[in-house]
Amino acid sequence: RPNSIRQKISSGQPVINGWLAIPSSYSAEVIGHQGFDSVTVDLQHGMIGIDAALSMFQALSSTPAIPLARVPWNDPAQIMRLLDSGAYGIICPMISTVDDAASFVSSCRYPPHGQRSFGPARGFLYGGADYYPQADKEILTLGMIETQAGLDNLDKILEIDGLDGIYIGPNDLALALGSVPKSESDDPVVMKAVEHIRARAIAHGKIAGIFCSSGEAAAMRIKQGFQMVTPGNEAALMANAAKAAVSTARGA
Ligand code: 3PY
Ligand code: MG
Repeated sequence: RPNSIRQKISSGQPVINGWLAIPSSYSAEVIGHQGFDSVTVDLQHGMIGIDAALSMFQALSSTPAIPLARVPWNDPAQIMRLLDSGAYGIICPMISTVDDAASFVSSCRYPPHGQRSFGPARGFLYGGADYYPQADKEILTLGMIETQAGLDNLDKILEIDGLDGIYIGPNDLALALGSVPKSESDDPVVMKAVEHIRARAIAHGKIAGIFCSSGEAAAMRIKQGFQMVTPGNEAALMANAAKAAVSTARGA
């Protein structure tokens, strides 16, 4: 099955990515039906383990959204398990060095391109009977740039073959730059770093993505030239909608 995220990006259309923090196949199914191009199951800061992730990928399979996972760390075992569970791309936190990026990409690719172990399980069910040998070119690898070292080594990281793009973690990036964690920081130092990362990714022909806190923020990032955005996670979207409904009901 072709990864439609690649086609969208190459035809110049922005990718709107959903984000799941609640360990529920029902939430995943509901979000997957809302028009997102892709939906990321977040095993780093989401309250989600591998067992819940499996049922969430199954739910996402019943929707048009491409299933992605953010892994808790750059750990080959975790990355390979999530790919076997049917993730069609991995977002990996805290990519700080060339070695981090090379190891991450290697975990996602079969030999001779990488060290991924063979046993695709749900890969076949989601990707199809030709999962192997298509997987290496369909599975998306996005490294998160959100540390000072990641910023310092950015150009060398972007040179890694097989790394499809970067995803900015604006909260960790702000912390790394001595600022307060915020998705849309107005600290000029953070704003400059965000723009620098975006511009270098594009210059290297790689995908420039970023986490955002709302639809408005995501639209602003697209205007800035980001190709892949996340308009908040489902827990925040639900909380905001619930709060607004309560307030409307009270006539406030
Ligand atoms: C960050 O902002 O640091 C993220 O990783 C987004 O989830
Ligand atoms: Mg982060």
